[in-house]
Amino acid sequence: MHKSKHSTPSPADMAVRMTTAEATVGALIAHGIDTVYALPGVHNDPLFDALFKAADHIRTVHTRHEQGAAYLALGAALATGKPQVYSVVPGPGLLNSAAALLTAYGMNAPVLALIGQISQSAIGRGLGHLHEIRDQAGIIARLVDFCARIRAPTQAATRVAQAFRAMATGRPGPAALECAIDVWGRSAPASATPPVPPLPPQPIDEDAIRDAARRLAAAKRPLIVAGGGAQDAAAEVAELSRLLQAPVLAYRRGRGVLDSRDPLSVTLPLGRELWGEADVVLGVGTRLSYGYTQWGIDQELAVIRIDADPEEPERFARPAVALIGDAGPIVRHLIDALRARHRPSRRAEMEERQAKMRRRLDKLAPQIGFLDAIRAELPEDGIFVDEVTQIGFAARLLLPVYKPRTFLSPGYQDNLGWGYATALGAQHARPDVPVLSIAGDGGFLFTSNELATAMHHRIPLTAIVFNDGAFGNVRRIQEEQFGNRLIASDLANPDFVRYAQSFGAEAERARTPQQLRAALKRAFKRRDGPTLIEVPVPAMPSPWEFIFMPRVRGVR
Ligand SMILES: Cc1ncc(C[n+]2csc(CCOP(=O)(O)OP(=O)(O)O)c2C)c(N)n1
Ligand SMILES: [Mg+2]
Repeated sequence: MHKSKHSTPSPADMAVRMTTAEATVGALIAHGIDTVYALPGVHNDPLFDALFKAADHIRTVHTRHEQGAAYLALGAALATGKPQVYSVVPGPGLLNSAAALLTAYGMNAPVLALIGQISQSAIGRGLGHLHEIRDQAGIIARLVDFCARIRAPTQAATRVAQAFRAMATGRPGPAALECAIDVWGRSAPASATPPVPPLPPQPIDEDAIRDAARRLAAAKRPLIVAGGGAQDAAAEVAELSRLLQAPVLAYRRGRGVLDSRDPLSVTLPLGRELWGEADVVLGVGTRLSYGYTQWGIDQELAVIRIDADPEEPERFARPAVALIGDAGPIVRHLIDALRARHRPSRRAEMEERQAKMRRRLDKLAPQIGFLDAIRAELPEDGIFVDEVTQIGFAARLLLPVYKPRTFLSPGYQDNLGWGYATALGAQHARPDVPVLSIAGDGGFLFTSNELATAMHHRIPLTAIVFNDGAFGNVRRIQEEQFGNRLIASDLANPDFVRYAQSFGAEAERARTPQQLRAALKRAFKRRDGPTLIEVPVPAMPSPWEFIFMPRVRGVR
């Protein structure tokens, strides 16, 4: 564009001499990033120096293990719905963070990894450089949808913008940028390129909308299934549910899309019954994996899918209608296209069925007692972070959830040990609400070293460890299915209260739901540092009959 010599150049036109690291940090800030979760090392020293200089705009939260850095970023992304960034050294640093990156992929979470590299000219030569790993770019490429290497200061802003665009386009998910040890500190005149906006959303297929609306309007027993992709479409899903008097099934990632106090809001076991009766199922941002893989499908059931990923709807089977794009606007179009027709309220029926199912679930009594205590103290918008533990399994079925993004559950990876560090990231990103991490004694020690991070950065996370002295889930399977031949499932534990106190955290033991309630009340009031509550528990009744259930329709 021609400019007269008196016009003020826009920031984008101004090439200022800066390092690759400075240009990268500038670009992160331009994309709204206010925190980098990180663990430093020589490969990334200029990046940390750039973060030091930009400390007024961007905080650096350093952790005690790279998995912690990546899980904190994941927790922050899940709690806010916004992209988050972590940085680690190459080789072992990358691999230490890999389980979290894998989980971010499985949960479609926008997490950007900034990963160091050996010197540019040595990459691929096998010279045995510090932290060298064969084909790092190839390994990263298997973990994320977008990755690139920043090769010069002038490339930094563009690469960062491409990564942000990739994280926000289509199915969201993680991205990664590598940068070599000798490139971060290299300087050149570089422009502070403004952020590239995400690609415009794909237009909504109005023919498909009409087809879907017609099928939903004609449905006698419609069922909506909400997954993680529905978290930002809660208002629209609730309105559609009310219009159609359609129950909304959500199990883990979709919890909180429809408030649990609505009698149309159901979890797995009742959801399966409704799946068996349904004539139309609308899946919103969900793989529908329980329905397809366990409960069965037949000619009488028409499936409508809404998904951000164009490849997703046909993975199990071709649906009757596929709508590709953001759930919110698509459900809004559906509502507009539905010819409003009064449907008799299903409230009484659903309340009765909920009560009946609840009586069956009452056999999970010890879990329910503790969950009731948690729900009584955790505010409506407080965030519950699930783990692969007995209380977690029960929470997925039974904990009432009131708001979107307040129930964080690790998706199909279901990776033990994600909880404490992920919850810490959620609490760091949402200091305005209490976050509660729950874990078993097995899972907690995977990332409990990050108690040091919670202390250092004064993150007021509350965590409960349910201590049964075992990988309880594994032990119960060995008891029930392997003739009680117990192996590798008993645990020697620290005294968790003294362990947490040794970091400087507040800690106490609660033995009953009443004691837990009182302890939580104290913990949620404390806003200047972490709290740990240990709850000693016996072996608990199995939840699996409510999770893996026989088919209700169709034949294989
Ligand atoms: C990364 C990972 N490793 C192993 C497992 C297998 N696993 C599932 S539950 C479990 C035991 C959990 O023990 P604990 O955290 O104490 O919970 P509990 O069942 O005792 O309540 C294990 C080892 C897993 N899910 N993820
Ligand atoms: Mg245990």
